[in-house]
Amino acid sequence: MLTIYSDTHRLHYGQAELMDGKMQPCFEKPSRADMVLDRVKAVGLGEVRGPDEFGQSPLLRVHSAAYVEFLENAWKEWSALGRSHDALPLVWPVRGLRTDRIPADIDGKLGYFAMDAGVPITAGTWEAIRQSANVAMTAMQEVANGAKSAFALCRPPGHHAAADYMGGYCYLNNAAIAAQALLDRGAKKVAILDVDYHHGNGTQSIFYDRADVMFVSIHGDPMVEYPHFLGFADEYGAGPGFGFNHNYPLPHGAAWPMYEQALADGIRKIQAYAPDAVVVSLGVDTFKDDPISQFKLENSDYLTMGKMIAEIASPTLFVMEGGYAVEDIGVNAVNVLLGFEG
Ligand code: Q9C
Ligand code: ZN
Repeated sequence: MLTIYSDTHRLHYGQAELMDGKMQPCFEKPSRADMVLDRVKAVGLGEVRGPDEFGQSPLLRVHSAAYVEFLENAWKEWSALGRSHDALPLVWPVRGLRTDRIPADIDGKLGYFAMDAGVPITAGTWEAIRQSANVAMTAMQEVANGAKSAFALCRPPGHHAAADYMGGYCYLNNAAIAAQALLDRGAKKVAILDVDYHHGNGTQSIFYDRADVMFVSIHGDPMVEYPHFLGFADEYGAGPGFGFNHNYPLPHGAAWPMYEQALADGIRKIQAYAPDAVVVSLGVDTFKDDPISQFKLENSDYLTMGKMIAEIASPTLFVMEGGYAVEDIGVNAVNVLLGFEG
């Protein structure tokens, strides 16, 4: 399987995130991608190639122009105030507040375009997120051109990013951008299978009212887990998209037997949909030792996961999302790919 990877991810390295009431080192750090790349090479998964440049047009197919412009200029506007530490939001337009105007100052914009404080913007963030999307697009192109599969080793991840907000370590929604690009290249139906531990709220919201993208997600129950405000089982889609969204919230402590049932059911839904291509939002924060998650998957479960995904028998693009047990992230992510290849 071809892997697409860019070193540019290193330009995004947030200093700290607010967690359990204190500023802590960011869990979403460059060594995550290094571990995955090392494992890709160690097992000889296949060729590793850099991304092509796709410009802003594929981003604007899923994100608003105002949001993309905000991402591009946020660091400039922040640093112009003499600030040298990471830009972080700290006020949000919740119930009853005005969202019909975009604030003019950077502190207001950060809150307007964010769902949480897990999204530091640094001097290199724009370049890193742009390239992460290019990585997804390049791997997408491979699948569009007839490859059975490809692996986009994206960093930063993307599935919490919606049309016009960032959150949960995510800025541009790489998987959504790639799925839309597959449609734009002739696919009639694309299924997105999100196996990251956290609900892919951004991806769900982007395609919620559409029938040409089915979204299936297995994740920690939002009643007790981030992102808290989306990802419940009764979210089936809206309007023409009704019936094309399927969430499988699972309780803390869920191990493979429970996970496998949800995955098998989700895969049946995707098979019945008969997509022209599948995009897998590949998070491996479902691992038992993940420092911020509560599922109990073992290294070998990821091989089985890949094997089950292969049974969909559709061209498949794997897009890297979360996973914070840095010692195991490479083994687990690549096990899915090896299991898929059989
Ligand atoms: N107590 C991804 O995996 N913070 N993002 C959770 C838990 C945010 C995860 C706090 C986690 C975001 C791509
Ligand atoms: Zn996650």
